[in-house]
Amino acid sequence: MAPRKLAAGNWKMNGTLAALAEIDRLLADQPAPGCDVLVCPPATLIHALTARASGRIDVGGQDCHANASGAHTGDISAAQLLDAGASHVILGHSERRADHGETDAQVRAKAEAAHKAGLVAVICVGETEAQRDAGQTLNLIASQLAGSIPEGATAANTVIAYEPVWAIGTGRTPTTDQIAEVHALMRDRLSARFADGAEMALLYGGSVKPGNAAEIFSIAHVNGALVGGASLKASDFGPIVAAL
Ligand code: G2H
Repeated sequence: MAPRKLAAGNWKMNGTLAALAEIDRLLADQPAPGCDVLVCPPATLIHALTARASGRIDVGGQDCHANASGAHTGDISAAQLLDAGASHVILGHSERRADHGETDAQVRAKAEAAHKAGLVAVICVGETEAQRDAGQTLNLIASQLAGSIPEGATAANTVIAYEPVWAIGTGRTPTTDQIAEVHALMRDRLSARFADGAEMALLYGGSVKPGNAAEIFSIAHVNGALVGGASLKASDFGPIVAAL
């Protein structure tokens, strides 16, 4: 079976209740999308967005704790995300790896917790500009995949997002050859390790916009996108969904 196509929006630390009007616009503009659509707002909006989306788009968190409950002030568990209406959670985004020092082992533990709670883990990997310049990209991605994805991963409970750090929020995107090279490596590694690794959805993320989405989606083993800035407005995210 071919991987499912997924257009995912990562709102990051943007948006209050007023921003949910964009979901109304998105649903009106895209009444029958040809792919799965996921929006990951700040945790404060998950419950309201779930109600607003009325099952037409999936809703996700942007992080979860590796533990199910306990004394972890400010954190949120996978079960709490599920309870609020989420079906997915982004894990190991480069901003979490940079801002909170998250390691592959921690991302893997969080993914295990997400799977245990019944969430789909959207696990992010990606190289910095210095790592790319040093020729380390493929080894680094292989190492992040090996370290961040738990043994229990399947095509049903795991999505992988390749997000080169130097392309995030910068307006710079890799060449199609650069994306293709990394996605081919990811497909190889996942197929070798997991029984249904050939069916895991592989997303590209980093300055995806309406103007470059179609070209990116035409690259082999790119099954969708994880979109940051351009997911905040229906007028940008809608055309990206339509291009997939
Ligand atoms: C990468 C992406 C979303 P942007 O972080 O995960 O953000 O599309 O703004 O580069």
